[in-house]
Amino acid sequence: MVRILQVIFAVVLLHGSARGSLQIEFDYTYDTANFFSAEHSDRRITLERAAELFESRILDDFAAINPAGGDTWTLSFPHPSTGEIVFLQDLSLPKSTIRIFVGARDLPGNVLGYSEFNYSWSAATSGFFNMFSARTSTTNFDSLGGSISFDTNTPFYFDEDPSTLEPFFGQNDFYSLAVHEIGHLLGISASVSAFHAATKSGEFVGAAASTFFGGPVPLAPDLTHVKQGTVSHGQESAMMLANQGVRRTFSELDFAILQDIGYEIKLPEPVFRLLVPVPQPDGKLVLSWTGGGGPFQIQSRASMLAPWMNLGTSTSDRNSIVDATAAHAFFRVVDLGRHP
Ligand SMILES: [Ca+2]
Ligand SMILES: [Ca+2]
Ligand SMILES: [Ca+2]
Ligand SMILES: [Zn+2]
Repeated sequence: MVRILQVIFAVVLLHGSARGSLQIEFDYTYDTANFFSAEHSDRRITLERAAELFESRILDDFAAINPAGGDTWTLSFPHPSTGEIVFLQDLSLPKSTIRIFVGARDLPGNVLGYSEFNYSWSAATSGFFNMFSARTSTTNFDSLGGSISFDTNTPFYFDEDPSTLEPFFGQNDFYSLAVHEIGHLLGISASVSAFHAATKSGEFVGAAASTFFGGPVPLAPDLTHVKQGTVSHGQESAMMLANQGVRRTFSELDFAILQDIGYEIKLPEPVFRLLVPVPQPDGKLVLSWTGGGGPFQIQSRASMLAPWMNLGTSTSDRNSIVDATAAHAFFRVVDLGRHP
């Protein structure tokens, strides 16, 4: 046990660009097949890009994990390069840190990636007991990490800049796969009680996801993936099973699922859309729009240079009738909620 801990502390790799408080750290200690070795920096960078997506949207502050005396825990996971179970006792984690051990092996069949974790703990102090109980309850899951194995004989496309999409015919998108596997480690899995507690009759019924989707979210039969073909507000879920040859980033529905299992999720920046009013015979103006998640706030201004002012209160409708006056020469709608 002591020997393993020494190895861990020697090879921890931090990455630099902190966005929120969350830090997803990748640990290459178990990359014994050298999938992420120095000459493959594009692979590590693509993995970091996937982590940054979550770091930029998850606002939770997790307490540091400092085992001592009778406050003890064990993280176990399949060795990412061999599949043999690794037990790490009393790993220390800094505040707001999730540690993911990565590597690659020949995964069976058409499996592209595999993630897993198991936590066991026992507490001597009430502080440690309360902290671990809160992090793994039926209403909240704050990941501590685990391992991800990637398949060694799948042709992957490594995109160091996922903000641009290039064609990658005949390859699988490593960024999409990394996002998917990190999504599992963050708790989108039937084995996580907060996720399982929000699953009923094969559907995910968490409030944020159901509101955004417009009803319960259908799951695949394994109750760990979103059902194949699930699209919400024009975005495919990244948490569907098959991911062949396409880019699927974490969708707003996927973020809503994380919110439902207890993460604090930063909403996307507001979207402003100019509206073209349709005059009515009675002198009123009809405003209407499509898309977005809502709620919506209509704003107006008297001239190009005037400040935008709220017009009435926010609405979940996608249309509104307003008076035609000089104070309302220009109209726009702001999506205040979740929107793709
Ligand atoms: Ca394989
Ligand atoms: Ca790109
Ligand atoms: Ca939380
Ligand atoms: Zn999966």
